[in-house]
Amino acid sequence: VRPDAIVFDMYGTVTNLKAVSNACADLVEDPAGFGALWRSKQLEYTFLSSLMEDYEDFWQVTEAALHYATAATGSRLTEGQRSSLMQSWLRPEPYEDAFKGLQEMKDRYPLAILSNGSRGMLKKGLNHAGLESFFDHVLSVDEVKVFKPSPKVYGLAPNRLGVCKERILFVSSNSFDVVGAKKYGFQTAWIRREEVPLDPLGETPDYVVSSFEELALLTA
Ligand code: 2OP
Repeated sequence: VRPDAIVFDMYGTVTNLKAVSNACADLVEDPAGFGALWRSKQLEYTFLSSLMEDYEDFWQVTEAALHYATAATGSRLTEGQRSSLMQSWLRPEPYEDAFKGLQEMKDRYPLAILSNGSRGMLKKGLNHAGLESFFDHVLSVDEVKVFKPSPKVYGLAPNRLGVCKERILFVSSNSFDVVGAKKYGFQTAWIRREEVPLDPLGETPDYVVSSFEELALLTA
């Protein structure tokens, strides 16, 4: 498949959330359960915020989700501990296949990030991960004040890249994200970073890959 540009989701797709789970490991009783609750509430709050048309950026909903997970699990966190959990979102790590795969694709395509992350989170996160040089554009939902899977979010990419939506390949590990992107009109590739089924919602993605190497081969 030869698109005109490739656009990537950020958290869980290009970068992993190890820093977040490592931060939880030191501070709460059941780190895996706490981390899963925190992430699911974070995404739930993005959906609620969009439906209520009451935008709060990804940092704010991540903070609200942390308060919920702390209360729901009866965890006791000092202000300093809470802050270090939040700061871990600013230290994402690239997946091991990211550099090689992105380098190959960068030689052939304009690449962009399109993420729920706030502008500040994305800038700091890409910088920390050493990935910022791969992307010609970094698009945050801050620009449209509504979260994925709103079509307004995906609509940022054709305008900024100057490429029509049918010629964009969108890549995400998050089911709701590839479903929303497909609905909007992108070609989509679901990258299976976790052993999870695809949400049977909307149309299925055009491609399913398990690494950026496979994605680079697919688009060679
Ligand atoms: C992102 O937009 C959904 O967290 C995911 O980066």
